Amino acid sequence: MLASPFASRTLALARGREPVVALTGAGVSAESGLATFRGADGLWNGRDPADLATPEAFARDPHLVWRFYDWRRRKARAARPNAAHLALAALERQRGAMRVVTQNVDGLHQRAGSASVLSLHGTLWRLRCTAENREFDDERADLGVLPLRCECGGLLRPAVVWFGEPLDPAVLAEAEHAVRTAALVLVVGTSSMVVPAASLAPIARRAGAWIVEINPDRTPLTRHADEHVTGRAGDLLPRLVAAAGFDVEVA
Ligand code: BJW
Repeated sequence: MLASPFASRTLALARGREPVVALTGAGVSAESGLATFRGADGLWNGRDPADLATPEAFARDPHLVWRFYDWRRRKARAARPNAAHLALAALERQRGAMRVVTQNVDGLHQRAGSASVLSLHGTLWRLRCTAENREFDDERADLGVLPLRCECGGLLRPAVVWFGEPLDPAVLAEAEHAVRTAALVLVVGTSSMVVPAASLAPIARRAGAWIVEINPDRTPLTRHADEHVTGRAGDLLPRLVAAAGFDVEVA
């Protein structure tokens, strides 16, 4: 068996009974074949995906933004939860006292079996009518003619949070409560550049949590974390779960 790359304090907290929070970003789904936002692979048709995730982009060209989200839905539907999603779900099932707070909209944590997911940026699988402000689930594989329209004639949009839009205050308050009361916070696969999500680890740290960042690269959080473990989530999270003494489900 490979030696654990994690500090003994991390393993003791993972083994213990005090609350754990996993704060996740696009990197956790990278090994499922879903592109991250930033970096060399973070391009869609020559565009920066983050430039398409704005209300201004939608107002300018709803057809273009809908093609981006239709593509994302197709990719997410075809993807499978990877070893990182499964390891977090296995940890939650066996240890309890755990929450996943994700910026991802792909639904892969839920499909892996995590029951305690807080989705900060919404989900690909819900739509909102821009005229009536009404939301409903929509898991169709084929959306048909884009941009989508509501029965009322208004434009439909994905129920995700774009730049400049507020997060659901109830979801954000629950996430802040989770990190304030956590003993261990695992920050996995996020560039920690987008607020308010990126403020959650500093909030946790000020409240006394032990912060562990899992990422192949350094981020603005790295120098503030108690431990930075360099590598891929799909390699490292199963090793963390096993080294803490729990069973790991294999992808
Ligand atoms: C791996 C890996 C492997 C790879 N294993 N790791 C100046 C101007 C305008 C706005 C602002 C401004 N300054 C600040 C703002 C606020 C803005 C913001 O933060 N901007 C920054 C860019 C500066 N934030 C907002 O606008 C937020 N709202 C807000 O603040 O509201 C205030 C308000 C209050 C009241 C009224 C009105 C407003 C909203 C932010 C919403 C972000 N939305 C998106 C799209 C969601 C829908 C969708 O998915 O399409 O969320 S943008 C995009 O970024 C997406 C992501 O969730 C988010 C974060 O990205 P993430 O997950 O970190 O991905 P990457 O690609 O950045 O990083 C991946 C990481 O994985 C990398 O580090 C890799 O190394 C790593 N990795 N392989 C482990 N195998």
